[in-house]
Amino acid sequence: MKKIDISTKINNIKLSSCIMNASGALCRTEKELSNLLDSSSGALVTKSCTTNLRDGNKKPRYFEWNIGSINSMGLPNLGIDFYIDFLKKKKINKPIFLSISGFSLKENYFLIKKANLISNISALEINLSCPNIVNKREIFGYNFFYVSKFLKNVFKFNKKPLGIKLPPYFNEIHIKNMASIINRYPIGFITCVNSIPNGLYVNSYTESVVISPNNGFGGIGGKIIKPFALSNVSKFFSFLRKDISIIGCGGISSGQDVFDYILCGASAVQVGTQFIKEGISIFDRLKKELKEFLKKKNYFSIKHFLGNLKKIC
Ligand code: RRO
Repeated sequence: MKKIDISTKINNIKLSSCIMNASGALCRTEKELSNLLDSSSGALVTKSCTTNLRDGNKKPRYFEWNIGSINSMGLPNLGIDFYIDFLKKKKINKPIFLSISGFSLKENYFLIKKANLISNISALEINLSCPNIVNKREIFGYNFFYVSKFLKNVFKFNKKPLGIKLPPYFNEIHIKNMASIINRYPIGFITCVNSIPNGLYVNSYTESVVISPNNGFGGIGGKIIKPFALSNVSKFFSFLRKDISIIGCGGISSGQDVFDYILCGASAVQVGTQFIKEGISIFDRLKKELKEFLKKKNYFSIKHFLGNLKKIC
């Protein structure tokens, strides 16, 4: 029987499977990172890191219901040195994406310079879309001036494959403009999308919000956001240079979801909410389901349908 190949490439980095974790989902502590190394995920993405350790926002700060999740974690992480030390001491068996989320341009440059010195890091995913820093900072991905300035400077010193994680956009012109900024630089990939910011989930019985920070408002993830994430992937795919890979993220819980993302132009996908719900065995399940779906459709490689979404004329 012909082998079904779900390997992929992100900016010339080879992944044995196109399915990985989303930053933030069970990738913060030593135990969680070790589990990911031991799993069948195609790559490991770390929790976004800052210069110093952060405890994050007050709990409860994560809640999920049948079709979605809401979070206001507040960037809890163990600080960049923890992630670097972890990666230095471990035997690395898959590509490592270090997620970085500095509070300023200056802090992002500092963290990127540090990460450039570490050979075990395959690529940097710069998080320009954290929605949950209460009263402190804007979502950088919505400030086109910030993104232009960041990209203009970062490639003066950065030597690693570098991508940016973007917030969801809801106007085509925003995606067009962001793509034209990105197209000017030697960026390796984009990840879209981060959670949809400023959502609110209400418990009708207790007549209350469900998370504590920011009066209950937070980033929405899970199944409910998939159509918005797919539209961002599809539109970026049509506007970006073809050598820039897209990693799709948002609402993946089945092999068929992975298929839909690739059809819209993603070269790989990240799983967040469903990974938190289901645990590390999700990577085996999604791989199996994707392969079964491809077999039914008579596809033997993701290359054969990547970006081939049909229009109705
Ligand atoms: O830690 C968080 O609150 C958080 C981050 Br950094 C992010 O990028 N996206 C998100 O939904 N939560």
